[in-house]
Amino acid sequence: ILHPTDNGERYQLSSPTAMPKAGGFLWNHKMMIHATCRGYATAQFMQPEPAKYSHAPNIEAKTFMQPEQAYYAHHPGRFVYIRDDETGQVFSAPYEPVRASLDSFSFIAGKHDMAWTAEHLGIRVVMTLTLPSHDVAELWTVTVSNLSERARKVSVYPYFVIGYMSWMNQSAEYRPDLVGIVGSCITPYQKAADYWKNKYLKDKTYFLCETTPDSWEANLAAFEGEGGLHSPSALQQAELSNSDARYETPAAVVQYKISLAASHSSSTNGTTNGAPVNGTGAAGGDTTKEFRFMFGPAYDDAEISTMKDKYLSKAGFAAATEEYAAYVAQGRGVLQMSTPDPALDNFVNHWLPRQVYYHGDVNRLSTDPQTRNYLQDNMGMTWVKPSVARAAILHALSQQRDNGAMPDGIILVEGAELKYINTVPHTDHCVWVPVAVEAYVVETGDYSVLDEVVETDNGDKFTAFERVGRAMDWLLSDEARDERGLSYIAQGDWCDPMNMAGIKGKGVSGWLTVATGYALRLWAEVVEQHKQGTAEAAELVEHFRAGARDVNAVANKHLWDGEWFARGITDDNVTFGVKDDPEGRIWLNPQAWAMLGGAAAEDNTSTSSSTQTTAMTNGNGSAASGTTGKSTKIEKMMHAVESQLETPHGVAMFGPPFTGMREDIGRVTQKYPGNGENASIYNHAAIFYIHALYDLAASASVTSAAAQETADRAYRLLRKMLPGPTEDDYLQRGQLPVYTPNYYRGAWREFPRTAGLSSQLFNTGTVSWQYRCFIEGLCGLRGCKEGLTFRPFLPSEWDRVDVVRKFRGAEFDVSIRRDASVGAGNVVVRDGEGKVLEGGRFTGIREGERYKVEVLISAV
Ligand code: CEZ
Repeated sequence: ILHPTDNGERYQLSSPTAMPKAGGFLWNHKMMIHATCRGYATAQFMQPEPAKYSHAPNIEAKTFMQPEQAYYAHHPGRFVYIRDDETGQVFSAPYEPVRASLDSFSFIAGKHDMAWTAEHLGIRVVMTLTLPSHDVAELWTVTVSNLSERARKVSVYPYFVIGYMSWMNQSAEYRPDLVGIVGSCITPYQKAADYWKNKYLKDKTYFLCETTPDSWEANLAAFEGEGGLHSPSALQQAELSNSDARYETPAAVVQYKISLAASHSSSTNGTTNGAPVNGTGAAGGDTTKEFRFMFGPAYDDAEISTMKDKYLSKAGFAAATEEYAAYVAQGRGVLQMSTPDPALDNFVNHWLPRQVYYHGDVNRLSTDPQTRNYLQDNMGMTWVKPSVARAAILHALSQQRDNGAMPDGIILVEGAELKYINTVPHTDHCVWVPVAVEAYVVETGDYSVLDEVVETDNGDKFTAFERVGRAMDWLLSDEARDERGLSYIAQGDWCDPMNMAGIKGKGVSGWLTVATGYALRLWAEVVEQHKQGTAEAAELVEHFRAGARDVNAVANKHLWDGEWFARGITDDNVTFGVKDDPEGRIWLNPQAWAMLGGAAAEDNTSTSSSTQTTAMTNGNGSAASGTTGKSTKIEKMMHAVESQLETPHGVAMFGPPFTGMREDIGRVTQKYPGNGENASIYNHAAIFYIHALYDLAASASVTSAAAQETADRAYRLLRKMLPGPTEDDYLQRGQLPVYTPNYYRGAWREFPRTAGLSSQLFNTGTVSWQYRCFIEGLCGLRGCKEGLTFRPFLPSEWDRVDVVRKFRGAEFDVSIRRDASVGAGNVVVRDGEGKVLEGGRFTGIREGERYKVEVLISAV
């Protein structure tokens, strides 16, 4: 039912019912459309706040995109009804709203297009969608073909949802001058001041036809009649009634009455891959008719005409398609891998960087993204369009507060304000600054970003370097930490709905405490590299490392529960996420970040400062220094995670799920068990842990056997983040392997029927880390100031991987092989001439060059 096509460029699903919510998405810098296999669609565009032009039939709440979105007959969608004019039989493509049982169906998600094919009554309908690269509009091609061996007369009725536009003013009519239906409205408001804000909104929705239709319906009720969308009354008449909508719910429906010549053979004509099918029938005449439509928002008629002239023709569509394909191709990323797992390769080579690019390109269609989302989404751009990552880092820093704290959201356009979740105080935003900066400088070598002078609105000027330091000092300050040295949680940390642990101003976050350790560790590493050898560097590095030692010691003193780290301590001094908790007993984030930050490396007996820092380099395998032997705490934590949180669909964010409100923790406990942050396989949390495992495997503190075991653990979880490759798994997840969702349902023990189900929500901080885990973790191709390092971590069952890695303008052909001659844990790196590279690092990289590198690792 599901397979890749076009060399992995597209994915094809051949059932409309097996995975009813499965779909894909397209975007450009101004808009996004998410469409399902059955024809429902949710489109948004920026003006500059997100807005819609295809609406639900009643007033919709404005929220972030919802997981597991429910669909219903009147949900916005794009459909084509077909009527056999000789028998009166009707079906609709792609499947909704009629839901006739089709003879053949396919939905194809492409990187820059989507296509649906439905065959029934001897007629094939192919609908394809692409977008312009710089305008807001949907470009639709619909082809209708006769598959039968006799001539046919059919009516073709595209039905595009305009929906309930406004309670103040809405209408729609057919416009012969524009050849299409135009809906008009006034965006509702009540405050006079909003008039000025709304004045130039695009309050028109147009549906334009390249070919003049025979009849139309602009009024939803007139179309539906008593039959409803499953069997619209209007389809029982020879022609549509040419209605209009006068403060009635608009719709865009048109009719084409066409004759199709008999096909030569009912089985061989055309293709089902979404490409237009053109053909001439046995007795001459066309077996196929092709139509083009445009659907989108506009300010006025003039704009509609301009859009029509620009795009609505065969040549216009062809040019736009090519341009849009090139636009999406800019998100190709830096890694092409060939492993023993082709389904995984397909995802990593084609789809993962695309999703990273989407995040960095449109910032989740928000004008005030949460600071942590903005920084992580743009961290991902480091591997896709590094100039965007650089600009975003500086932009975020330009909104730093006087005291060094980072705000809850980053304003992206003038006049935007912090809204929704960004009005709830969270305490973790500073952590993400060095996380993004470190990833960026290590990949690009561009430490000059740190010398940029960044001015805030209140006029103070600091270099980016100083600003990151100030953010770190804020994390260490009394404002951020209590008398014990633990980090306050206020009304949330990374976990938005953990909103009541610190509502009285006292509760602390266990995760944020250990995450502070990681932020300081990373920043110390960057400082050391940037200011190499200077006295200033030594002093600063020691300052931040001392801070890390301090928070790690505090975490060990107050949060270590014997087998793992606690999630936090409430306002009333109750430690939670501990072994005595029947629900929410063990949380993933504190474990992952305690590993990353070093808190976990302290041994059991020690609660004072540790000397962990040398063991934390994510180095090149030949690092000689560092402690040896395993950390008991890490082993215990990994064991606890494995036994309590691992499921067939990945690792849960915590367990067991909450079944009722804990007023001293907050709204996370009220979510449905296994959904969202309440103990789902929340992929963002899972990827932190996977990243921590790769980081641990690369650290000098573990033995080679432990490193391999850790890498196997990382890979096992990383692979589960992708649906498939078995059909059962696809069906259970209900999602195509073309993106990573923000969660899969958890509560595997409690609710096995729904466990694993995808949220279908492709907005997630997961992807930048996930891409990074493939590049730097699995393939082990990580930058350093001077060049590229090689420390792959293949799963035990693999003995080879070939990689093409783009790096600093050059291209590396890397062949990674297990080799019996290589000692356990060693890595031998040879250049194109077979010369062994000193320290396993490739330096002196020249832009535009192509290098060959051979990496030999030990056999298992
Ligand atoms: O939003 C995400 C946030 O965008 O939740 C993450 C957080 O780190 C991200 O910054 C973890 O809480 O308010 C809610 O309950 C929602 O569940 C959001 O927290 C959540 C949604 O997944 C957004 O799509």
